[in-house]
Amino acid sequence: MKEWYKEAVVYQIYPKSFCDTNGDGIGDICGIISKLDYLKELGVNTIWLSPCYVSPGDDNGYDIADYRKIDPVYGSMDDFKAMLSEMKKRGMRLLMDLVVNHTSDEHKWFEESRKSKDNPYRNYYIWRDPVNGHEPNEWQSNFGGSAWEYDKTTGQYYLHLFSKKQPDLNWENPKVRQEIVDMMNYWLEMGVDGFRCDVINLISKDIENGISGDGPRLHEYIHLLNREALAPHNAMTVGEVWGLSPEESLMLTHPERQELSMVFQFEHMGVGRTGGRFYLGEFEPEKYVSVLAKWQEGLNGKGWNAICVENHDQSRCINRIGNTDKYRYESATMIATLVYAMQGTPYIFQGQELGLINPIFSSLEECRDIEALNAYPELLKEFDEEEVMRRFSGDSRDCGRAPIPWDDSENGGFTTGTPWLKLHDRYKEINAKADLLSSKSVYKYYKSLIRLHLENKTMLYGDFDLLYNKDSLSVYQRSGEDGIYKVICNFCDKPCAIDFNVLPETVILSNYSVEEEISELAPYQALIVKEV
Ligand code: ISL
Ligand code: CA
Repeated sequence: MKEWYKEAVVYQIYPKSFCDTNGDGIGDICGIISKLDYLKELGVNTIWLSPCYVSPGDDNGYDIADYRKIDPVYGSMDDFKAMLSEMKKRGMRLLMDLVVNHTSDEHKWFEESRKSKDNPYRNYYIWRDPVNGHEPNEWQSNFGGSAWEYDKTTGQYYLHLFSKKQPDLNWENPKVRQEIVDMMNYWLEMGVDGFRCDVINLISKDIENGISGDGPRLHEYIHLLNREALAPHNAMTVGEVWGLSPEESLMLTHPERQELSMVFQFEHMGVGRTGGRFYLGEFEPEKYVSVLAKWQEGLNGKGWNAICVENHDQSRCINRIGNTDKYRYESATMIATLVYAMQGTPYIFQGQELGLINPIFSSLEECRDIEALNAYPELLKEFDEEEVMRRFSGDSRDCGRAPIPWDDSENGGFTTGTPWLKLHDRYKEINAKADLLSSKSVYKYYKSLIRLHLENKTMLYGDFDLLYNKDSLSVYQRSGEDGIYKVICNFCDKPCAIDFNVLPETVILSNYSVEEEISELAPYQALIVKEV
């Protein structure tokens, strides 16, 4: 069935790092407004805005203290409304970040909840008695340490699957569910078009039976949000879920179930990790492509994929998958071709369209992310300082969060003040202005790719078939209403032979100019070829 979300091309803005207009070193809403023409020109039609609600910022806004207010550091509600109307003027839609597994401990619900056991808000959160003077169970927080924090006022522990400043909401409480529904309607009625739903599969738990996520009432809760808020507004949703199979993801997204529009899967982003975060090994292109292919095949005709390369929790793809020196343009555009010529709704993380690279962190003082800060003492038990910083420079969440360099001026023109987090080290050379002036512009390539995606029915809706995937070469086919296309990618910095010839007149898009018949791909070459 046709749905608007299937023809969305989404651009993720991480507001803190996008564009600062008042010199406090932090991106803001006026900064976003100032770049809407840049985004319109790129061709994206939907913006996902990471949290900009009132927050003490323990997890950069994923710890919300007031769901209905804009944090003054980003601007006022008037600024927000102006941004929304400027987006609408340009035919763009807006997705807000919905962070409802937890709030900030500075949310008024939690401030009330912790006061006493009989406070009306007590049951908004998850409180348990100590067991033999200890935590109720062994659960660990995603950011390290116990997931339980003792609160001496009432002598109980509260649950926090993330930082201790992010207490988990108790979805078993119908009042909590109603508050969330009302809050979603508040934004939808203001004109927001949908939500990216943070760790949405964690909202249902069964603590007594050791279940910390994907709990027994998950589908019931999400269906409720759909019925009471999303469906009446024809809103789009993308769920952030970790570790699901395509079959499980269909349970959340099959249209008949009326839950979510689509989910992000992160399986391909884990390819090459030898352990959890900070344990990167050799990247394996064959595995990467086969994971993506599994999701293409698993959802085709039944569900709908969100296709993405990076986000604010990941490092830059060209550092991991591509080549940041000699073939930065080629590898950035090859990865884009591989992923965005597949079936699904594309999500582009800010800066990806410029082929941005990771910063190099040389001391802990340069790092900001709570996950890295918490992991630091643990990693030091295993590695020396230099090795820990090398791991942070390759795999910390700060990598993708580095501010965007807009030009080659001081701090890349991101701010006139001191940026809250350092920019990548080569911003004098790699920035938006330089990219747009270059004959090898990543932005312009993305623009062509997005246009092709939106204008070609095969690209939008066609079937996917993996034809070849070995070592560094992958070939897949899209077939549909507008013909048959082959997408051919070389993941390697050396030429790679193919056992068929490509005629220049059949090439729809490539990151190299193709002037004569070829039987070999150049380093990191990508081709979209029309079958004749
Ligand atoms: O990146 C991770 C840690 O290595 C993931 O576990 C990440 O925390 C997980 O994907 C959940 O992410 C989302 O919720 C978090 C927030 O910190 C992330 O920024 C957000 O994307 C808690 O709200
Ligand atoms: Ca600012």
